[in-house]
Amino acid sequence: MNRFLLSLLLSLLALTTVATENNNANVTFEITLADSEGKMVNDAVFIFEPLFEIAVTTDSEPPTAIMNQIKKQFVPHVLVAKTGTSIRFPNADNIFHHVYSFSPTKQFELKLYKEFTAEPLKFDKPGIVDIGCNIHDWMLGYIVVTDSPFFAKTENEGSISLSLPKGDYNVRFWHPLVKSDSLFETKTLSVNESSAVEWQLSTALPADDEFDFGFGDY
Ligand SMILES: [Cu+2]
Repeated sequence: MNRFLLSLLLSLLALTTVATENNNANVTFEITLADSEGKMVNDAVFIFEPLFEIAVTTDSEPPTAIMNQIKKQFVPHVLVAKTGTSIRFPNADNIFHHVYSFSPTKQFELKLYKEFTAEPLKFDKPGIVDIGCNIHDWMLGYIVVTDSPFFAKTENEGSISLSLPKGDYNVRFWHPLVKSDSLFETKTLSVNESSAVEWQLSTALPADDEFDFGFGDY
């Protein structure tokens, strides 16, 4: 029986081997994440850091990513990007947003009108960047910057699917509502065949609508 524990936060419910055969070197690793009450958890970030040498792909820049502002919310709420990614901050609203970060990983400030497109910002240090809006206090967004090319964020009912070379990994976990002593919860894991796992947090997360406020226009 395989055991997987991310400190006390995650415990493995079941590990099922999927019978799909893969002809290329990579295997498929699927994760479904629930909280302690069985509610599916979206916006959880999993980073798989290989503990082996990986073939270096071309040094071309990662594609530009987008952190939009729609109806006075950051969209997506959580964005994961490889170190070196340029991120654009458009503004889909007809109002003014004043986006900032005080995080040491990347500090910036952008005054954004719908008509004005700021130059993309390059995120060249790994870490977590908390972003906010000076005008709308409830607007919270997170950018997770990682050196590893193997990462995903749970969406669509708490699920993700990664294509991974076989081998051992440090698996790092992060979620905006799961408090932790360290930046990431980390555990070592061997990936040897295509697998689907169900992992569960040891805590219950608040419902989405607890941080999805319907404020008036201002
Ligand atoms: Cu705003």
